[in-house]
Order: sequence, then C-alpha cells, then structure tokens
Amino acid sequence: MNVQEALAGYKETLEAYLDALPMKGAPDSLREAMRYSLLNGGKRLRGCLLLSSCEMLGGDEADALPFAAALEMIHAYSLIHDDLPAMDNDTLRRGKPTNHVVFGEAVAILAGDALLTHAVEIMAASGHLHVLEALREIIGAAGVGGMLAGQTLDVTLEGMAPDIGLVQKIHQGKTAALLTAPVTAGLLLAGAEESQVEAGRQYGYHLGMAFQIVDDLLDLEGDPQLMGKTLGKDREEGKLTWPACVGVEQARRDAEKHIQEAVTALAPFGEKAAFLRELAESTLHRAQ
Ligand code: GRG
Repeated sequence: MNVQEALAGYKETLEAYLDALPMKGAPDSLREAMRYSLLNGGKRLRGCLLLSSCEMLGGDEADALPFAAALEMIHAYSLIHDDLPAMDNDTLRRGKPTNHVVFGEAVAILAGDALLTHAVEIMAASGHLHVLEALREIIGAAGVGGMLAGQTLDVTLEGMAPDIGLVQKIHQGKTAALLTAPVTAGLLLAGAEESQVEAGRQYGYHLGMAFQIVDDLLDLEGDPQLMGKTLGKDREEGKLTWPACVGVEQARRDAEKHIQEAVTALAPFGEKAAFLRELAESTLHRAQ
C-alpha cells in the first residue's frame, strides 16, 4: 500500500464534494470567504481519516462524504478564527494570505461561524442511519470538552512556565480531539461495535498527540515554505509546547512512542488497518 497514493485518491473525491457544495442562501461575499479557506489546499487529513476508517469496516464512501466534508469545514473554521488578530494574528496560512487579510475581520469571523454551522447542517441532512452517533463524536470533539478547551488553555496560559501536564491537555484538546473524531465517526458510520470504536479512539488520540508534537518541532526547525505559514512564533510568544517542556530530542522520542501506541491500538483490525498504520508512521516524517 502506498499511503500517499491512497491519500491522493481520498483527497480528490473529498475536494470535488467540497467544491460542489451549494451553500444555498449565502450572500456572495460570505460564500467567497468560506470557499477561500475551504478550498485553498491543506492535507485533508481529517476528511481522509474519516473516509478510510469507514471504508476499513466496509462502510459506503458516498454516505460518509458529508461527514468527511463537515470535518474539513470545522477544521477550516478553526484555522480562520485562530489566525485572527485577537488570537494568533497570522497573515499567512497554507502559503496564502489569511482569511481576514483578504476579506476583513468581520467577514472572516462570519465565514468561520458559517463553516461550523453549515457543517452541522450537512451532517444532519445526510439522513445516515448512524447520523446522531457520528454527529455527536464530531461536534463533541470541536466543542467545549475538545478543541475549544484546548484552544482556550492555549491562548490564556501563554507565557506560563513549561508544564507537561498542561501541554498534554492543550494538545489533546486543540489537535488530538479533531483527529480522533474522524476515526470514531467513520467507524460508527460503518456500524462498528463499541470495542472497535474504542480502539479507534486510542489510535486517534495517539496519532493526534504525535501530530501536534511534530507540529511543535516543525515550528522550531521546519521549512516555512513547505509549512506555508510563519514559523518560530511558539517560542517568541512563550507558547506551552512539548519541546519547551522536555527538549527537542525527548520530544522526538515521545512522538515516536505515541505512534507506536497508535499502531498497537489498530491490532483488532488486522491487515485491514494497513492505511491507518502507514498514515500514522508517515506523520513522524512529515515536513508540512
Ligand atoms: C479558534 C476554535 C479555534 C480553534 C483553533 C486549529 C487550531 C485551534 C489552531 C491552529 C493552530 C494549531 C497549531 C492547531 C493545532 C492543529 C493543527 C496542527 C492544525 C493544522 O492542521 P493541518 O496540518 O493543516 O492538518 P492543513 O493545512 O494541512 O489542513
């Protein structure tokens, strides 16, 4: 299995679906701002994780697409809001000017809100047999006990002395929650049993933690061109990061350990989990 080829296949299907979303009723200015951040690249990791987890248990890809699209919409909303002057004040995202730089702050805030609410609308309208279980996983991960919790700690605790327990909480909320939900929701859409959903939850948590530790490392030593954003800001702004707590070498070892745990969690799925396993392993070597 070539993980990059498989990813490209999922990505193509997902992007065609996102591009065709009618966003009915949206004024042109809102639609333009939503599409700007939804269709301007990105690895599509969350959407691809959902499609592949669903497919792994024999679920139907077409039925899973609204949920994969919803995850990418929620992710895009979080990036738009994170880049705002009141949060990270970033002017570059995915190698292009950030949403508020192009459309102004007011429209950027509305575009983020619109992407979040439209995501819920699309999932609810899917009529999928398992819609409520999947929606709960996804919105719960984005909500007060997930991404919003992580982001709140991240912005309010800037400048604090390094504390690994707190960083674990921030990374779990800010990043791992939205990488776990695609796996658990994808499995639920395919009619998974509870033990399989739990295995997916473990996999997503460890993948998400490793993903964010690598992100912290890339902020220190990555290539700004490949990352498509300004690097070095974490240290400049006194952000609580994994390498700030344990050092670069230990951070690398911790990321590897999380990936080993992620792979171990896939055991109940046997060979069917080849894509998820290779995707997790490739996270350690990502440059963007
Ligand atoms: C504002 C509610 C709210 C949340 C913001 C997403 C986020 C939370 C902050 C952005 C900064 C950051 C480091 C987030 C952690 C998650 C992460 C690594 C996002 C980038 O995800 P990728 O690499 O992005 O999958 P692409 O561009 O490939 O989609």
